[in-house]
Amino acid sequence: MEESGLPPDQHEIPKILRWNIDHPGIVSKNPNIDLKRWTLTVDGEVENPLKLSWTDFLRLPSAESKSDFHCVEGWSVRNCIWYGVKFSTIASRATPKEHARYVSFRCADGYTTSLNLEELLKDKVLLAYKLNGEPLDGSLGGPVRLVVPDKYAYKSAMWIERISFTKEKELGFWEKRGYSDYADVWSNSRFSR
Ligand SMILES: Nc1nc2c(c(=O)[nH]1)N[C@H]1C(S)=C(S)[C@@H](COP(=O)(O)O)O[C@H]1N2
Ligand SMILES: [Mo]
Repeated sequence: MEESGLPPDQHEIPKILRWNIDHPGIVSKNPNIDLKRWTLTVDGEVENPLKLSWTDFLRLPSAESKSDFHCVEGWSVRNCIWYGVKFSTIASRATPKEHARYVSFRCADGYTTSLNLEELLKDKVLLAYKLNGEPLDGSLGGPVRLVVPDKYAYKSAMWIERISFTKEKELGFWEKRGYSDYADVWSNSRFSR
């Protein structure tokens, strides 16, 4: 850890940059999801696939999770207060099969990323729908985005629509294009080698 308390080669900024507003959305646009039409599908290697509407999703047990947010481009925002449903809550409802080891996220803009199931079961990993007390705007990934502290933000998929448990790892959008699949901020794991 640097003296600042931030991971290596990161600098602090006050607020998370908003996609396509103060953060250039390189490959996609905010899909402006209509909550009445939004559904979250949980499928793949699970005993109990789920299809949740927005009202179903809001009925799930919720939690607050405070963490720092790190973009691979070098900026970090401290003490973000996220609110939403823990990934572990979704996993326990869906009940992963024994050989499910990875999870792929698919988003309304076509973006994908994936993580190890074990990493996602950590207490601070959230499917967030509020940030600092405000509903999550589309420019910040709303209605629902993944938050994985300790990983660069390209793992924090915005506009999530589908969560698929898999046996084999499926590399995500940036991970296929040279970014690290590990994406661990503390070991400065930015690029694949
Ligand atoms: N659906 C979706 N999620 C995404 C992306 C994307 O293009 N589409 N970009 C990722 C990248 S590269 C970054 S840096 C962060 C940006 O989050 P922010 O706009 O809230 O800063 O979202 C990640 N999640
Ligand atoms: Mo990014």
